[in-house]
Amino acid sequence: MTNVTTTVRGACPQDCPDTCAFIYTVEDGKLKDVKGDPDHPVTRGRLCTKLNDFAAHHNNPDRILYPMKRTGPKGSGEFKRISWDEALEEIKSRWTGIIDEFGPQAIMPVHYLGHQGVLNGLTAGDAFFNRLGSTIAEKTFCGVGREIGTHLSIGGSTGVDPESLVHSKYIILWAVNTLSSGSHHWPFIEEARRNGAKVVVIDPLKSRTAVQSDWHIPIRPGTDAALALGMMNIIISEGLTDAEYIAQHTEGFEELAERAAEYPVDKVSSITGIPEADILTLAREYAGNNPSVIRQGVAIERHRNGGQTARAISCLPALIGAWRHVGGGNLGLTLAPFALDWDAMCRPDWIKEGARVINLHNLGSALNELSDPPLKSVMIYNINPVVQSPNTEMIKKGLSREDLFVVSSELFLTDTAAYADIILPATMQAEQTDVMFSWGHFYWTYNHKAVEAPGEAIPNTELFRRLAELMGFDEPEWKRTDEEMIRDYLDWDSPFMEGITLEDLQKNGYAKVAAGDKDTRTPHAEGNFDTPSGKCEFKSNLAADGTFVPPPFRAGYNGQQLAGYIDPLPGYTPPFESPESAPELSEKFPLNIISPKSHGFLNSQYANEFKQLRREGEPIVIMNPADAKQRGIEDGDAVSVFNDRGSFTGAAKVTDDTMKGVIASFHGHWQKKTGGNGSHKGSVNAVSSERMANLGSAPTYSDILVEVTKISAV
Ligand SMILES: Nc1nc2c(c(=O)[nH]1)N[C@H]1C(S)=C(S)[C@@H](COP(=O)(O)OP(=O)(O)OC[C@H]3O[C@@H](n4cnc5c(=O)[nH]c(N)nc54)[C@H](O)[C@@H]3O)O[C@H]1N2
Ligand SMILES: Nc1nc2c(c(=O)[nH]1)N[C@H]1C(S)=C(S)[C@@H](COP(=O)(O)OP(=O)(O)OC[C@H]3O[C@@H](n4cnc5c(=O)[nH]c(N)nc54)[C@H](O)[C@@H]3O)O[C@H]1N2
Ligand code: SF4
Ligand SMILES: [Mo]
Repeated sequence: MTNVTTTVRGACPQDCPDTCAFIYTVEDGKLKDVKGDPDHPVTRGRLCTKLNDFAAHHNNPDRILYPMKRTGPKGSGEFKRISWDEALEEIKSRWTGIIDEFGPQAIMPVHYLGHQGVLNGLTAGDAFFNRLGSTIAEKTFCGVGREIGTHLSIGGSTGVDPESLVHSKYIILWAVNTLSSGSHHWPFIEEARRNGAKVVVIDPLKSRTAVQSDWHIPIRPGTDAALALGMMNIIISEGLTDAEYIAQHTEGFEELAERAAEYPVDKVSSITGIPEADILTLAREYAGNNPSVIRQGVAIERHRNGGQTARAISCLPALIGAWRHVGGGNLGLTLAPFALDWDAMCRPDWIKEGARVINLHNLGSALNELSDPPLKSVMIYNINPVVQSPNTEMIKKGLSREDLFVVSSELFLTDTAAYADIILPATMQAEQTDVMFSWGHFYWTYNHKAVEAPGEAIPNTELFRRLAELMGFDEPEWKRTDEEMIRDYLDWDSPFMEGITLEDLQKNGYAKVAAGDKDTRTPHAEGNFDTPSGKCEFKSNLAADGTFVPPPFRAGYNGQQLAGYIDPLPGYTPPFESPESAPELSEKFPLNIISPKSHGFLNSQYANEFKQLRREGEPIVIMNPADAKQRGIEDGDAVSVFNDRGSFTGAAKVTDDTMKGVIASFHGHWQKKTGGNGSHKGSVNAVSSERMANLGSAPTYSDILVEVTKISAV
């Protein structure tokens, strides 16, 4: 028999800024290999540690390939195979019964970006649940707080093209661990460095990126806005501003200067823990080395003052006229030029008047406490809340309710899927069609289906076609093919789509949005901000007159949490869980935990793969020698981390990679795989809080107080 080998173009499906272009190698209908496409201008053929064995992930024997029904107690992971017809029949009878008795709002989708495709991720299922009339799930896990913050002052900015970073002279990586979480920016940063640029990392943890930088500035978590305001104060009082840029392209400078004057360097030093001399040097170097650029990580938003912090930082470039220069300005999410027709995707017109909205950060409380109607069914897909969402003990308790009907669509039997009544098998990226945007560069990427789905797995698009038919929805949209959906979802008339056709995208695999040339592009050299005044609004008009309506960064986000007062100026408020805001709590739980991304996993994905698990190792708790000594903890000791919400265990890593009072533990480990055999208890989100930040309902994973004790054995 001759082997037939073909290559097919694809795209990484993960919630990662880089959206790598793939080349699938298919041999006799089976996925043999997945490599990066060497021609892609940003991702250049290199895949990260997580995705290096993506073909093996497809062929992992643990995959869920058939519908299953629970046979053991909830959470036990005992299931038996059933047919699709049986599964759908059960869903129909349970949902119809719930709707008859409690109304459709007793049902809620629970989903996020386990898959990031325009079709299978992002908004998949939103239209279905709006049509059903369910409770709306607000999804603000990631980036919404930061984007809404920056939006107030610089609008939905397209920001700096990461390919333009080669022209930058001063690069601040602020709350971002580029080498782990979006490593394809690094070659551009290195090229800038070869041209003389300095790379500064502002991070409580000496991350991989901090180690490779020219200057790591450790900072107390959640105090970054005080640093930004302090930098502004130095820049203004020392006359380091670009007065002409300020006069022509900004509003509210006088008010900003007054606000910044409240942050003299000694005060900023005591808030942030950064020595005064370093704050002065940072401000002076940043202002004096244009083109200066700030790359803000998602981690900037994970505390009470999250949105306001991102906003304060996004005001810095206008002060020094950084936007005049190629490679100067702010680089946040690069989402603005990806023209999507959100209404076609989510069908907000189907939302029934008075529909209930629950933010998924409150999942634990919602499952346990909602009434009128209580939640009687959740459908969980593209998300693994038992590992990834805050307040895990409450989530587990809620999912264990005997009267709660839980449907899960999954690739694997995750810690969450173990609580399902019915599990439906989902396809992986090589087995489905999709088109991907990026939040780290300016290229659309197309993913062709390369191989047939194994077993009875189906894409999320097909899942909602089947569910729509099941529930008797007869609108024409439920009959569309995937390609027809792509044609409907992308806004082909947008100026950003100039020169792009679906046919070209399918053929080449990727296409750059029409947002200017990387070597000449200065999006805000002449102002041109997407704000009411068209200027950088240090004082936000929308906040000041109370008319701010947030843009639809994520479907289901209806901005309810924004009701109330928004400070028209960027400002600093101490974290919820800090000595300033909660003195009693901080006596009981004196350590501030942060829980960033691991290097080896993509959130909780790949944490079930032997190679990635071996590389990443067991859950660790990084702590400063002074904190360890005070507690009699030595490097390698098993420790318990706890607060009033819950606890988890890990191995202590005693190092000065964090300052005294700050500990760090990477998230993503599965309970049943931790330490390789489930010997560790719980996960870091057992201690996280449901509380949300001041703008955009951002999570508060860096705004958590805990205590740590040594345990004799795990
Ligand atoms: N390897 C890997 N890559 C990923 C992911 C993954 O799970 N693993 N997840 C993807 C996703 S969903 C996202 S959102 C992105 C996130 O990408 P990043 O924004 O880079 O996310 P983190 O690694 O959580 O945080 C970055 C750094 O911010 C620091 N930090 C935490 N709190 C604060 C603070 O208050 N102030 C400052 N200055 N720094 C702080 C952390 O110590 C960390 O080193 O990564 C994506 N890429
Ligand atoms: N402590 C702490 N917690 C955090 C964070 C933090 O910094 N600290 N970061 C937060 C952030 S930024 C994010 S983005 C969230 C991410 O949290 P999640 O969205 O829960 O992330 P994943 O672990 O990627 O889980 C997604 C699930 O989707 C499944 N999946 C993947 N593809 C498909 C598909 O095509 N179909 C179906 N049906 N399922 C699929 C995967 O198997 C996986 O189980 O976590 C948040 N949680
Ligand atoms: S996870 Fe990110 S860096 Fe890794 S292959 Fe996917 S897009 Fe590329
Ligand atoms: Mo994220």
